Amino acid sequence: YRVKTEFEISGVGSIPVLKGDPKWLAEKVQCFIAEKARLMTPAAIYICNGSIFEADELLGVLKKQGVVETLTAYRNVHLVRTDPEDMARVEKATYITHNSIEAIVSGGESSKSQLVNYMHPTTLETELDVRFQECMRGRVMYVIPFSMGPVSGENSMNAVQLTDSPYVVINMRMMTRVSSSVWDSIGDSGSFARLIHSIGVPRPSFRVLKQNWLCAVEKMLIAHRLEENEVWSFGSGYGGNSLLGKKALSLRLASWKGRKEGWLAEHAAVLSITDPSGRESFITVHAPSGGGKTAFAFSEPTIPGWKIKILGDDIAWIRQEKDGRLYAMAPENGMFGIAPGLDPKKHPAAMKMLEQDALLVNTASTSTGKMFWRNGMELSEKETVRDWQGLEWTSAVTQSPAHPNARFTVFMEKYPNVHPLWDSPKGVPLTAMIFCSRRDDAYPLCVETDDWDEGVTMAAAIRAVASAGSGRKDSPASSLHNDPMGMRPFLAYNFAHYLKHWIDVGRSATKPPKIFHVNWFRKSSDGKALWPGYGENIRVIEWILKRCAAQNGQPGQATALSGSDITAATAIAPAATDSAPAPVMKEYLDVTIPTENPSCPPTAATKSAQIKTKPCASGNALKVPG
Ligand code: SAT
Ligand code: MN
Repeated sequence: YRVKTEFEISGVGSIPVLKGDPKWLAEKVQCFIAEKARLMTPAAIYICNGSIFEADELLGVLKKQGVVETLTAYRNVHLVRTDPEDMARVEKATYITHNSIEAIVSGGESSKSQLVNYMHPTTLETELDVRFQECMRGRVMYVIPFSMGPVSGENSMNAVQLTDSPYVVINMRMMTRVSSSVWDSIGDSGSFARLIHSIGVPRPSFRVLKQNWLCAVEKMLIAHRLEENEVWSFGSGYGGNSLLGKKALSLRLASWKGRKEGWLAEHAAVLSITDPSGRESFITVHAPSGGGKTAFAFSEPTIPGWKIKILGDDIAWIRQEKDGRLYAMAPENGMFGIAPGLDPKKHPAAMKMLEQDALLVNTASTSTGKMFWRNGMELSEKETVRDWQGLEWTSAVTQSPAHPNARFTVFMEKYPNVHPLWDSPKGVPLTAMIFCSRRDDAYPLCVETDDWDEGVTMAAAIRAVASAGSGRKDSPASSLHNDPMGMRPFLAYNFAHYLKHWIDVGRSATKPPKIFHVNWFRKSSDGKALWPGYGENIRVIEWILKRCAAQNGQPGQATALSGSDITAATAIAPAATDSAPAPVMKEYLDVTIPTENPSCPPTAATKSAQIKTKPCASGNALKVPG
């Protein structure tokens, strides 16, 4: 790097600036950078602009560090293997801090009696001090200006993330709108979320690195200061803990903002469904992580003439527009989906998309420079495989060569079936909201609720098994846990207030969307999947949309579920015995059931971190002038 300029910080002296110039930024942004640089003492500052040149440059840094493998069979596709301890979001390290009783979120889990981890502001101060002081010593502090939603959009949120991970910068560029124009949008008067991330390995480091991946998982902390619009993340480089525009900002901070302003920030895909007559409807699909949102969004309907298009695969901001209806906008710029959830035969368009400009984490790779995770993938005779931990793998090995939470990052616009309104600042009007639980046992395939209040109450009672995305260690059988609205790891404030807010948002809408509940994952008593999932899910969606049309007095209506189905629906509340019969949807069950469960297996247990006193290889060093 060439030093471009210097940034004078009182008490510290001048820090070299490798790119950009802080003096052009609004005073409050300069103050934010200076204050945090004083705390974390980086060797240099790099102000990002989101360009392709920047991405290439930082990819070069990752290559030098030895963390990235270029998959030569494709164009600009790279694979990163992490330290095996740092491969999922960590709920137990995630905290909410609030100055009042508001954020104390109780009820639900029998042993812990808590849905969210709360940390007192004073305790947080101490916890931050022991982690962040001088945590960027010897490293570059990247300053990322970004917007969730289109830059300067009426409902968008501006933010600035600081990080010492070039991997995070490259990912943020795909997942959010990183651009210098965000500085103008913030200007002198606008607000921005302050996001501070560090991998937590100042130099010199005595850590023995695995896969050359820098992290300090034993000290991991992801803390949200709601009132300050601020997030502090330490110790992990994995996406869910470090791409702070995603869950931290667009769900936790945003849902808190939404409560004050009358809207909802939810863990849901936003999809367009077009029927064979050309009638288009917009729906949200709410589900826990690993609940199949992305795989469903990518599926190709098995009934001819139906089409699914994506506006977003993970996050929906839902608000009432001037016409009184509820609209959903998807604030993300990219998708961070579970790679092994994709099957080349079932998701050909999505697989094609991964062949250009994609970033993978913890999949396996082949000797011919391809990505690999087995699920429906074939190997030629000569191809050998290195698994997600870099070890040789053969098809005789039963364990999956990819981590079950292996992910791909891609730009929204690269997906062939992206909806033209994916980038709309306002979003699309909703016809239906679909809540998915992920359960092997008695939850029915599909339940229609009578009205908003009933739909929301049932959504609040969702229970699901843990999936790879959650980083939970429990076995699937014991890990059936409450996951209201599929939002459990993302709830930011008192649950009673959250539930009331949901009820209020729908009650104030002129014509709230109809709410349905589905479970694609039910198994028979001998462990076989009862529903084929994937493209066959369109059968349930067709029925749902017909029910919505029926309510609007439109033609093509479907008949209501029978009385016994309603009994089944009410039997899913946590207090009830889970032994209700499935609803009768005979006309939709006339499909072939595959022998394999379409869902991904739950994650393998994580192991505790390992530190040894040996200097890290100098190959990991970032060359910083001065
Ligand atoms: O790991 S992430 O939180 O980024 C993705 C997910 O769990 O949905
Ligand atoms: Mn998610």
